Amino acid sequence: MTIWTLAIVAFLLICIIDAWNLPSLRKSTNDLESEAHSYLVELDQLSSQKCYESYVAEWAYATDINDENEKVKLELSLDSAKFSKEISQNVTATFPLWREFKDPDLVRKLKKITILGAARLPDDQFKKYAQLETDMTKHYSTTTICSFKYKETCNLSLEPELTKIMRESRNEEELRHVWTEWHDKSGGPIKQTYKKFVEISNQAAKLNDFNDTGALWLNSYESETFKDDVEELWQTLKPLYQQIHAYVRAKLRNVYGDQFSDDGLIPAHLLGNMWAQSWENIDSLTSPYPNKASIDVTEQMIQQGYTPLKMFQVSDEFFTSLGLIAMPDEFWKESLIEKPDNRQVVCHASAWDFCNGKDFRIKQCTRVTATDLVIVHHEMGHIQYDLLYKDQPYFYREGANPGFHEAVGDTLALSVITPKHLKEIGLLDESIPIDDYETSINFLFSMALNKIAFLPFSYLIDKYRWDIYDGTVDESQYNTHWWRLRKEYQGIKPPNARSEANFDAGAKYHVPANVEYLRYFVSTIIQFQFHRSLCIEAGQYDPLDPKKPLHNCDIYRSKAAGSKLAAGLSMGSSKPWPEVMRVITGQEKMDAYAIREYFKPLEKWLTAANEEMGEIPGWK
Ligand code: X8Z
Ligand code: ZN
Repeated sequence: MTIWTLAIVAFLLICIIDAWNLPSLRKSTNDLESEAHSYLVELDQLSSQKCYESYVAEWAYATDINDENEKVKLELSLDSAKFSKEISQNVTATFPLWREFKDPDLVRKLKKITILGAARLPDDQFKKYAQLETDMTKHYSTTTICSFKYKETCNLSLEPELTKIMRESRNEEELRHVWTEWHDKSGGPIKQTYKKFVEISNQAAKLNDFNDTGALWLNSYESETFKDDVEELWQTLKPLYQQIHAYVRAKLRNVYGDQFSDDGLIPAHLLGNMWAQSWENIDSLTSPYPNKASIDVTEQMIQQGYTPLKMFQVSDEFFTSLGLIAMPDEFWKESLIEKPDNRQVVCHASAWDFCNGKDFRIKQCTRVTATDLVIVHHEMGHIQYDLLYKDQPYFYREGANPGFHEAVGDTLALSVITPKHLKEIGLLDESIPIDDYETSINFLFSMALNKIAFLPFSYLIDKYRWDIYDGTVDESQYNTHWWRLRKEYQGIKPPNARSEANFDAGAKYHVPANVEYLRYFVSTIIQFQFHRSLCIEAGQYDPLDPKKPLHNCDIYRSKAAGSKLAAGLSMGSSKPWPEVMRVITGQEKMDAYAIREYFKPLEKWLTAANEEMGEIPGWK
């Protein structure tokens, strides 16, 4: 025997021994599946614990931005990423053929374990990634600008001062100042950081076997056709958006005439909101029947001495009236519902599930306004969802898709803000007539300023990021592309010249904070589907009865509606979202029928009003 033959024999022996040791070859599939089951049960406890630890550190930082809290938060998030990586590697090493397991539920869980996002990065790269994200969010949360009226006052924050000016000021120069300063100071300085962030984020996506981060985000919707489905929904609703855009443009032209040219675009600083994302704050300038009594309850809330706490109690009462779960004691004890004045915090509202089945909190710099009352319900919807699926296995404790999580509180809020309900809870005077046609149109109009105006914005933010992540657009075009989409989809333009020295997308929280945004578009569509179905369940809406239109429905106190919603939400992500959708609505698809049905009387009214004014919907 030559030395070569010996070497080959030895090599073959090693291979045979190795193969014998490979559990997948040694054990039957049934054995392996039951082993995987046990591993997952064991993991549940450990994962919850890790998750709890990292959220405690993250909460400490978000509610008190300082260097020490930042350091601890970053350490804990690295620790948590290492843990996720380790368990995912364990799964692939121990069960290399897990994709071929017979139990679809087991495969679903293992799939969730092996898609790690940024945690898949090597440790040093993960550290960079987390540091960049933290730097950008910190910059956003701590940016201040100088006042327009009092030039030496330079400590105005987004919440509450700038939001209030954008909401209330009708002084074009002041609005322009605030808009420009905020965009220049919050967005511009993070442009280079964002570019680096995009690179590392894409590396992570590739390590997870996705082409880029946009593809990784879309994966949560579990549908090959999702992008096309969303585009189709937008095309269905675009005519309605164009009607409201044209009507608002005509009304604003009467107020700020010299700001408009014949391109048909609306200047972005005149719409009552820093990002022109929803326009309800210019209701008083644009209302169809301005002589009718106002249905904005902000004044009433102030007069009645509402506090942030009272707003959360009112919301809790609505949830429990449906037979849903009351907020636990820990929630009331630990939440932060007012902006503290002794430290810096991440003011952007958020809801937190600490993964231990006990600790659930909201962080919100709540103001006593009707808009914030809706945001309170929005955040409470997140916690309600967390509570409903808290007994699911760890990897199913999430929304059926990200849009579902955003839709829960908004669905309830569609009832809460009906004039009928506001009367019932004493926020609208009993003597105000609400059943007449003109008040209905006013109400639907204010809802459209919120929901319909939001559609193109909630779509374009991720269209923009998809284009960046897949390389269609590079850093030399970051700002140009942003305004290309803002113009194309929203029909708006910046109040002054912008250049590539600016990074205006970075002036919106979810870009520096790296939060996917398509979820809000999806939510806006499906919350009307949920509302319609729950309203039928509550006997509050009858498609055949003109006296019971969808927009008047209030599901308050309907246990039937509550239990239908709970049945779907308590499934968490244990089943693909169409199945959850079927439980709640009886249908498996997202569709625009319900939202169109809701706004039908307004669409008719707007079309006629624009025609009468000779205002042609659309822009150049
Ligand atoms: O970010 C939020 C919530 C937290 S999930 C306050 N929203 C989006 C935004 O503020 O841009 C709710 C509506 C859209
Ligand atoms: Zn939300």
